[in-house]
Amino acid sequence: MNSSRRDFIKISMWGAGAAAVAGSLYSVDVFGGNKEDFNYDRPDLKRFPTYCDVCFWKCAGWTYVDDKGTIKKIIGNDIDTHSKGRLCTRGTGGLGMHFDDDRLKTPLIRVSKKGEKSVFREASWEEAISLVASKMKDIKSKYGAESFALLKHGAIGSHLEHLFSAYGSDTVAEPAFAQCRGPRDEGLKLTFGESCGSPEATDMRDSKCLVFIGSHIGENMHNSQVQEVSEAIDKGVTIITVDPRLSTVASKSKYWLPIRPATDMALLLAWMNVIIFEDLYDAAYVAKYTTGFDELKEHVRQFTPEWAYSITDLTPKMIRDSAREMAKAAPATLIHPGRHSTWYGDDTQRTRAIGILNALLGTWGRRGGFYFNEKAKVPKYPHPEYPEPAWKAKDLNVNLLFANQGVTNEVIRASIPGEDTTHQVKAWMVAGTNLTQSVPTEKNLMMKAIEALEFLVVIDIYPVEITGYADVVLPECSYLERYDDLRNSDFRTPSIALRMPAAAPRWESKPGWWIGKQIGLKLGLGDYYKFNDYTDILDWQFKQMGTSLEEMKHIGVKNLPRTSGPLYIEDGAEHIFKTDSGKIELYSQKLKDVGLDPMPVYTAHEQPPKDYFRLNYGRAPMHTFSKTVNSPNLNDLRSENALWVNPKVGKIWNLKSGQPVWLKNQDDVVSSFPIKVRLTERIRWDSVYMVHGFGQKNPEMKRSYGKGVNDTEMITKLMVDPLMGGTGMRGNFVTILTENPKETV
Ligand SMILES: Nc1nc2c(c(=O)[nH]1)N[C@H]1C(S)=C(S)[C@@H](COP(=O)(O)OP(=O)(O)OC[C@H]3O[C@@H](n4cnc5c(=O)[nH]c(N)nc54)[C@H](O)[C@@H]3O)O[C@H]1N2
Ligand SMILES: Nc1nc2c(c(=O)[nH]1)N[C@H]1C(S)=C(S)[C@@H](COP(=O)(O)OP(=O)(O)OC[C@H]3O[C@@H](n4cnc5c(=O)[nH]c(N)nc54)[C@H](O)[C@@H]3O)O[C@H]1N2
Ligand code: SF4
Ligand SMILES: [Mo]
Repeated sequence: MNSSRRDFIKISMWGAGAAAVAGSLYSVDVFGGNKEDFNYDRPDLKRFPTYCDVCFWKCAGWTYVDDKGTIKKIIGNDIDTHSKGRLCTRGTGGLGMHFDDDRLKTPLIRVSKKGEKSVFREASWEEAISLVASKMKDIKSKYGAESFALLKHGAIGSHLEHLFSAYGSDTVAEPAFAQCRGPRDEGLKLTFGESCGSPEATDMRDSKCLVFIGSHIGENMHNSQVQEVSEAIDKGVTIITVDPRLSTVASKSKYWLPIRPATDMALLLAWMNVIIFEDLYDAAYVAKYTTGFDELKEHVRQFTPEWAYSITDLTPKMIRDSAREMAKAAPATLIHPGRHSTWYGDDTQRTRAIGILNALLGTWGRRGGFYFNEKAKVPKYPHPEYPEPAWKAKDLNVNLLFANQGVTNEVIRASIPGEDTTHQVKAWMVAGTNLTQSVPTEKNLMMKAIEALEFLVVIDIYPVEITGYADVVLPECSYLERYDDLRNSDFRTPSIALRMPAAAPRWESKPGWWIGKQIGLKLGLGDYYKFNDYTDILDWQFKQMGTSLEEMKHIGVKNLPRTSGPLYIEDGAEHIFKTDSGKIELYSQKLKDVGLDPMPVYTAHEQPPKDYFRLNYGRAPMHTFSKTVNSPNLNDLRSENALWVNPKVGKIWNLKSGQPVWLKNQDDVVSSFPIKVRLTERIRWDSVYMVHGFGQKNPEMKRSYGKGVNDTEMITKLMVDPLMGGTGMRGNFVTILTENPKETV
């Protein structure tokens, strides 16, 4: 057994608690750990390449299928950089998404009227697709194609973007921007001219000091990232974690900084102060590659650790010691920029502060810091030019000068008559995103928008909550049952990977590319669909790249050589950053020119009122958002979330671990379901914590219905980022109700 495997198990166990689950519903072992306990040479087995779709790390693997066509096992592909031969718990348990009998089985058409209890009837694909196409034509002729919005996430996105571009709409948005990475990506772009991408170009395996601010790796289970932290731990890395909660990675840290929530900016400024005024910064790097150092120095002069102490609850000694520790290891220090960064509304600026700290320590473009990633150049399958839409999703982002793509919340607002918006949206196609769970809104805007729509079509694999509001529901087949676009992501070296079916689509479900094509054909867009099967496109692309579909079926992944130059800036070499100045912008003239703060500033955010706690949320290692909570194997591992409460609070409120409670937020919204208390010292007294994704509302999701609380329900106040529209979600406060509030009504 090689050491990286053992380490990965170790690190996965931090959160999962158990390596394998007895009595799983299907004969697959849920954790990839016992890769060896399976006889891969059985003559009845065939293997098919895929890349995992349980989260967006897209780890390449192999599915093993027996001679009855039953999928028996999925494992990582050894030559793959994303998985390094191992899938995480979710990836291994991903087979549950194939086997789950609660899945959508046929197209559905609504028979009840709007506002009435939803009733659907089964329909043929022919009827359902014809209805969708006729509505698309109708919306286009009445309001223009742009009024039909696509809200999507995941693999199906590219297939439907092609359809929408051909149809004439660029009104496209996804929760990965304004609910997730948007502030981080825009903040890094403003500072370095580019973001760290996904998978993040963080060189953690060679880091000597790792700093995690929120970012809860180990619960956030992005595969190679977790393996690299594990490698770094084996090599003696110093970890510093800033988190109001003792996260898994905080428990592995030399320094855990249990910061008062919402005050990170003060810590970041104080760290800059120490690093600059104790001369701990990389003077040569700063002189050569950055601009605005003198302004920054003046700016942070006042932000001493003593100043930050009263704001953050972190002692000046702790702030100084941790800053020195970072400097000691630099440039092999990585201050991780996080991923889910929509916290308190000043998130683009907070990421800029993280970027600036990295720049002071000279970590961008350095071993153990950030490397320069690269992806393959994949030729586009030929099609006619797309028509130019009269307006684009970005045109809805008035005043959001740094929102470089569609913002879900702006599309939602544009769908409500009477809202102040530049254009009106009249219909949605929602695919691969359970909107009511993934996009919190204020003042019930989500429901108002859904009610105002003339048409809503949802494409999903499950009867999740959003399908209940649809006029038409289309069942996609699971990722194990389909071809998809080839995988091409940024990494240290470029690679491509193939996803092909290991089994036939179950029931009447169909692949996303097929659904897109059928709608396209009905719309008269046949010129954009000059292929029979998706394999035509894949084979054509692979052949342009020196391989073929046939070869890819045998290797799954093809690693390609780098062509963009070295991974790091070579010692003292010239390097032009992709910013206006060609340098790392510690001071941003671009922000100054539009009247925004050129350097990050601290703003105090509201703290919870008496008897209320800040609602804090995060990830569980065995689940991805809401998309896995009904999956048999993963539901076995955890079927509901718990409410982390500090024991001091528990004592005052007379709470016991395991006791069900209901939550009420600052806007008097009460949770639909109860959640069980978990008393733990690992959370500050001023916050409560839960894992996102639970509290499913559709009873057809039999394993997950009514289990736990949906954090999105409790998030009715947003702190919107003025730069890019990110919806900061962490300014919500809840109080605890020990009696079922519904019984007293
Ligand atoms: N298992 C699993 N892994 C996943 C995912 C999944 O669904 N499941 N999702 C993936 C995706 S898309 C994303 S975006 C990432 C998200 O994962 P991360 O980017 O790591 O998320 P963070 O927002 O950093 O969040 C959670 C941590 O922030 C802490 N926190 C809360 N408030 C504050 C605060 O004010 N200050 C500080 N310093 N910390 C605070 C919480 O206690 C928690 O430990 O995870 C990815 N990985
Ligand atoms: N309150 C709150 N909101 C959040 C977050 C949070 O932590 N708390 N996290 C934010 C972050 S970081 C992100 S990235 C987003 C994630 O947001 P989403 O990606 O929307 O997450 P899910 O809610 O899991 O919705 C995924 C949907 O895809 C469906 N699905 C699964 N597989 C397939 C498939 O193969 N085909 C199709 N068509 N559908 C499929 C699932 O059934 C589910 O309905 O949420 C954001 N919103
Ligand atoms: S990190 Fe896990 S869930 Fe995500 S793609 Fe990789 S194996 Fe799948
Ligand atoms: Mo995310």
